[in-house]
Amino acid sequence: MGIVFTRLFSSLFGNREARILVLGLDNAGKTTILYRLQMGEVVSTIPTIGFNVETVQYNNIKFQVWDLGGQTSIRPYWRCYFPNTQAIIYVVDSSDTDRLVTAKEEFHAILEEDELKGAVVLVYANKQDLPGALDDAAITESLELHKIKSRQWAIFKTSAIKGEGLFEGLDWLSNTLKLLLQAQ
Ligand SMILES: Nc1nc2c(ncn2[C@@H]2O[C@H](COP(=O)(O)OP(=O)(O)OP(=O)(O)O)[C@@H](O)[C@H]2O)c(=O)[nH]1
Ligand SMILES: [Mg+2]
Repeated sequence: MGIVFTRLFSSLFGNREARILVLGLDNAGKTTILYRLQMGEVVSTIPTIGFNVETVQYNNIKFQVWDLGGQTSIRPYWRCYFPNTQAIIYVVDSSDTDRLVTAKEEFHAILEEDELKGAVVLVYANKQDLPGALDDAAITESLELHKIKSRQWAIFKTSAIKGEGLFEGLDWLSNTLKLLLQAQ
């Protein structure tokens, strides 16, 4: 009775929870994005060793957002966080054209992971405010997003510093997850 009632209550009042991983190369802007979403502010960051986790309530979904350090030496630890993840936010520094190939390789390695098979993917083409930043079409091409099969994905141009594009992406994510969570 408890579980049924809780589910009914949740669906009536729209309280849903989702676990999100924020991944991407070091310096992409992941931590800046996490705190922009959570507090609406630009915080000063240092490279993340380990993780930050915060709850972001948006569109009747309680997002538990895990921001993992992206340095080469700590990327192997990402997989410790994979189980029970509903969505990945993959952050790219759109002005760091030298490392787009690495960003693509890490991205497709993530998509290969069994534990992330069911996760939807939101890509943030971040740092759009910087000169020389590639737009969403160019990042789509560089990351070979069109190769993604049997999973929902979307890309948004963002500037974490200016606060642009982040909530548009979260809108897509919350609508996509609502449908998925309903189906479960
Ligand atoms: N111009 C500009 N700078 C940004 C943007 N987002 C983040 N930054 C800057 O990029 C640098 C790195 O940001 P972080 O958020 O620490 O990067 P990270 O992805 O968490 O890096 P790791 O923790 O090492 O994986 C900081 O100096 C941020 O202020 C953006 O949209 N535009
Ligand atoms: Mg960080």
